[in-house]
Amino acid sequence: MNAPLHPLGLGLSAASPQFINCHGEFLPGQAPSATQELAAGLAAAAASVSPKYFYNTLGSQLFEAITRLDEYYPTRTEAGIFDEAHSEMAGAMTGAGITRACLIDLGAGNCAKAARLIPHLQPRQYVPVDISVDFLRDAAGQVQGLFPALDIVGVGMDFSSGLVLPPEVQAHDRVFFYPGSSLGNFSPAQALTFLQHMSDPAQGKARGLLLGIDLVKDTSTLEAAYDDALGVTAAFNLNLLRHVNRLLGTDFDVRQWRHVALFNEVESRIEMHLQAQADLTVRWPQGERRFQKGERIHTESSYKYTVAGMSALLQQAGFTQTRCWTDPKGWFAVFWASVD
Ligand code: AVJ
Repeated sequence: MNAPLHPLGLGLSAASPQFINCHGEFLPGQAPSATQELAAGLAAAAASVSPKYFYNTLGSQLFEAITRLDEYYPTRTEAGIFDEAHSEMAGAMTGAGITRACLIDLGAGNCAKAARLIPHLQPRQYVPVDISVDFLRDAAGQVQGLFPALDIVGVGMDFSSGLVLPPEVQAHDRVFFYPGSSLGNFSPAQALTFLQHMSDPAQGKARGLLLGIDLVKDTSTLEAAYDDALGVTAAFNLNLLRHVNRLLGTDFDVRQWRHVALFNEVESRIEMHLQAQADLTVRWPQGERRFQKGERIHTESSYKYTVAGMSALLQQAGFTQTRCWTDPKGWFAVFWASVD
């Protein structure tokens, strides 16, 4: 039980929200297991590990610290856009006839963004979804404390290869909330598939999507955001090796690796890598991989869009109406996309 004791020691605690842990429920032909996926990525000629493996509990905490860094502009820029426009956003939803919304928060993390939005949107149900189960369970409990009457269904799951929500999630007036530019972790082709799934009434049952996405800007601003002076992003990237050691049983020595972040202009994406600082061999129960000094493991791509590019992608995915809000510098955009 994570329910905190009442400060007066009375043992009072807020009602815990419903919580559904969908981890380990792999349908046949669906996602490969974490160990298979990790081993395949490490064995590939160009080694890679999916960025979803950043998020063990420490990884979620390090990401939370990243969002407070001077260099990491996306979180506070996006928050500014919401502060300016949340009543217009709520108006767009009621204008589309959405009155009893089920707010599905993808990659909810600490749920802080939704907590600020809920008073304006007044959803009937709030569904935070995240791969980092224990971190999410705590966060959902805190949201329940703020909104004791709200129906909350927390869902611990990896939605990277499909979004099949449990039956406890209300099937009508679904609004997906995908802030923070997390969509940028998908390639544009994967992002299109994911967006199509959400706009498909037979599958995602979404009436609309509130999406936050980071925009293309000068390379030095972008690279500083992913290689901060305090080294928090480096720690976040390196912590992935500890998580993989636990999941796959590898023997990565974190000290032999270095954080690298660069903006790939051709692909319009920030890339994060871990670079071997010496010739070395990584071993795990079913395999091993040699790395030469300087060789890299690709751990994250974070695609940066233009407003026109994202508008086109949303239309292509089947959303018929889009609205967009940006900050004065044009660094970040929030889209409302609906399917009416
Ligand atoms: C959570 C995927 C949006 O790409 O900016 C932050 C993750 N990685 N610093 C991003 C991240 C390094 C973040 N997303």
